[in-house]
Order: sequence, then structure tokens, then C-alpha cells
Amino acid sequence: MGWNGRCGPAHRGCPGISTYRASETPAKLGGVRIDVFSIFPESVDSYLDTSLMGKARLRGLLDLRVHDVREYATDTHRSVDGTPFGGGAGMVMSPEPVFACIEAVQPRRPLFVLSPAGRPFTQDVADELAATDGFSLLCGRYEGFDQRIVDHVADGELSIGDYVLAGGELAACVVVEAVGRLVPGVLGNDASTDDESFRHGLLEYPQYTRPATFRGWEVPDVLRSGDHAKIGRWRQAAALDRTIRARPDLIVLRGGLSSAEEHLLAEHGYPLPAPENAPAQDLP
Ligand code: JF5
Repeated sequence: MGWNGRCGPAHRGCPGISTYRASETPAKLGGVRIDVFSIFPESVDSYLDTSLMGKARLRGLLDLRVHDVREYATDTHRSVDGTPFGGGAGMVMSPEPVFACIEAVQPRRPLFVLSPAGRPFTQDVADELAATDGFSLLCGRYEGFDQRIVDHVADGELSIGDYVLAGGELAACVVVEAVGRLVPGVLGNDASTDDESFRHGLLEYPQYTRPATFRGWEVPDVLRSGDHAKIGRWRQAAALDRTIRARPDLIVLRGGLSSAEEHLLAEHGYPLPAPENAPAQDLP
């Protein structure tokens, strides 16, 4: 392993899962193409070569191309950053290598910068991107980007949440995985994203597996009843109750509860929510 955690091509990825750098990518793959621009391409590649995304890449469903921006630095020190005009702490990502890299690759558009200043990345945005034939992500390190990158080569900014990371790489992995799992064929045979969290603006209902009793805690009887209509109603009630408790803001966003939903909650012994928008609970 090198000083920056980089290992040679022969050691990259998992045994039995062949991986490739952008320059080695097969010419044409199906599915969605995603170009990621980074000065730590190995961190993005290594995470996205594991598990479901690694298999999707191998199967040609996800044409993920990770590019090393530093390869396009032209000075002797191969620098990709500079001190900020006007003074201040930290370093700013330079425009030259970023523009050169993006212009050499001619990636799919839109191209998004990952930044806390971006449009919030939600399940709806993931759905939108999964329906395209591709898009691109630019990861920054240091204190941020020269604004001309944002203004003149990017098409927009995406944020994965209201916190500051040390770089955009982790955020890019979040976007690629959330979008990648929606690409047709990426999930297993009968796996479906139809009834999962956020699909109906609600959290998922609680799930259980064997044993039916674990340390004295029992699986709800209804789930073992075999009555699938009844199970469906219980799950809907339980999903509503869980969302009301954990994320009342999601209930407000979908326009509150219908009278049928209020009836469903009452029928299953769940309390009705407080009438006003109660704040999300603090951590325990
Ligand atoms: C970054 C300046 C970019 O920290 C993030 C991020 C947070 N939510 N979504 C993305 O990206 C890296 C840090 C500082 C620009």
C-alpha cells in the first residue's frame, strides 16, 4: 500500500471480481454511465467494487468510470489546489486540472459537484437520475472549489446532507449506490424497490425473521397468521406509526393523514399523531 492508500492494479478490488480503471473500461456497456472525477479515485473504486455495485459493474449494468483529476495536473508538483485569493485558511481546488480532465473525458451530462451547498439528494433525485442514461459527479477535497468550476463546467451541485465532509468522495459513493441499485437488473430476481422506505413517503414497516421468540421477545402474531390481507393492513399501520414517531416531517410533507389512515391506526391500537408538526425526536 502506498502513502495515499493506493495499491497496484493487480491488487485492486476483490478476488474474483475484475475491476478496471477508466482507461481500461470496455467501450460499450448497457445501463447507466456514471463518470466520477476525484483526486482519490481508489477510494471511490474500492468502495464501489464491493457488493452489489461491484456485481452491477461486472454485469455491465453500471458503467462506472472513475477518473483521477491529478493525472491532468501539468506543473512539476502535479498540484490540484491553491491558496485562496483574499486570504484565509486552507486550500481551494484549482480550475486547470479539473477543466482539463472533464474536457478530455467528455462525460455524460448533467455533471454535479458534491457540496453541502447543493440541491438536497433525496430518493426522488435518485429515481430521476436512475431514469437517465448517465450523469457525472465531481468530488472536491480541501476547503472547496474555485467558483469558476461550479459556474462554468458543472451543471449543478448535489448535497447528501447538512454536514461537512473532508471530501466529496463519500458523497459520490452515496449517490452512485442509491442510483445504481435502482437500475433495472441490479437487484436480485424478486427484489423490488416498490414498497421500500420513501417510496410512498413513509418509512418501512418493521420486519422479523426466525426465531419466532428470541430472548423472550416475540414476533407479532399477525405476521404468523397466514392472513395476507390482515398482514398488509398491519404493515401499513405499523409503517404509519413508525413514520409519525420518527419522522413527523414526512407526514406533513405528504399532506397529513387521511381519515382512512387515522382509522387504520386506531384499529391497530396505535395513537394518533399530535395535531401540529412535532419536531423530530432528539437522539436517545
Ligand atoms: C465538500 C467543500 C465539498 O462535504 C461535502 C458534502 C456534504 N453534503 N454533501 C456533500 O462534500 C465535500 C466539502 C467542502 C466542498
